[in-house]
Amino acid sequence: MSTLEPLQIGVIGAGGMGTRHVENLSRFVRAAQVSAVYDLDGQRAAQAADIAGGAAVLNDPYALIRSPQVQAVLIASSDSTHLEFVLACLQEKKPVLCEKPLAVSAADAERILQAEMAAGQRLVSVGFMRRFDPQHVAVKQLADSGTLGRKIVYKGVHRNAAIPYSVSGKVVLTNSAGHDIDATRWLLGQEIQKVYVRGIRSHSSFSPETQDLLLVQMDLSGDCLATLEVYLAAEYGYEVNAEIVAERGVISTGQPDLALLRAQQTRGNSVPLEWLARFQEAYVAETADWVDSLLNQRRFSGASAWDGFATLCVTDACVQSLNSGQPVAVSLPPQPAFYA
Ligand code: ISE
Repeated sequence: MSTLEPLQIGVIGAGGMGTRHVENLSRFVRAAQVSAVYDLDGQRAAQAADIAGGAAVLNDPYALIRSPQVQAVLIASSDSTHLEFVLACLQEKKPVLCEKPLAVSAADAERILQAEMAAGQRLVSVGFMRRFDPQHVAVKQLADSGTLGRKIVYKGVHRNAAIPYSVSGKVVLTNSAGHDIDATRWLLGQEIQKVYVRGIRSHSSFSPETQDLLLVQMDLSGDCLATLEVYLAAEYGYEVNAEIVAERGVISTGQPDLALLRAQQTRGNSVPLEWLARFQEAYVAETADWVDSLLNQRRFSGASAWDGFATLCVTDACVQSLNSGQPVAVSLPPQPAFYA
């Protein structure tokens, strides 16, 4: 791809996340231009296309993927649509940044691995944006510096303010906890081998089948342990914390806020309401890195299709553990050389 012209990007899905990507690409990533937008809701697509300064609004996602005006595709549609759209991009040999989860099961994600290997090129990237969050990056740098010795324990906290719908444990695991599973693998540099998951309904007003608060315990390949709290109805705001306990110290993400707020008899830091605000810097860095990697023919610094697949292998084991009440071993095949 030429480094002189901006990379022409087609965006599939113009909900909150897709629209934010369109805004970020248009405002902050000079080397990119959003050339086409698709959404099931044509009006939403048109609004996003406006933000991009008049991108084409297409009413067929596969036409967008095939379009000669689209050199790379960003998928931000609902989770269950990711598989087919990514496969269509691979068929066209077009690079694709797919929002997490890569698919809704490891078996589906494996189809993507097979198709990508058959295409003979690394074309698929996955939007685990915490890998670009300055705080998470700082934690990883310190943990990997070696000064604190071996990593022993990872503790993740992931709280959303409110559930948008009556949520099942499986959806929490696939749609939300995937971030924490990826962060555990990435920050520790180890694979998750065994999981034990318990879930409850946090508010008695929620429908009986809701499981919006999950506690996950994990054993990792390098003798590390991990625990995750994934809580979707925390009410007070949106918060993600990562902590690594090492032999000679403990490293945690600090407060993301720059200002100390004093108001209403309280002194402290404000908490955002949702992820688009909390991770804005990370989303910009992620898309900028993706575009730069394509224009300069280098590897994307974020998650690959293999990472998306490995996360779903853990997710599948978590769903099994939640349903059975038993610890479950993760079945992860050996990593093909293609993904080394
Ligand atoms: C959402 O899709 C995200 O990606 C957020 O980061 C996560 O916190 C939220 O639970 C998901 O629904």
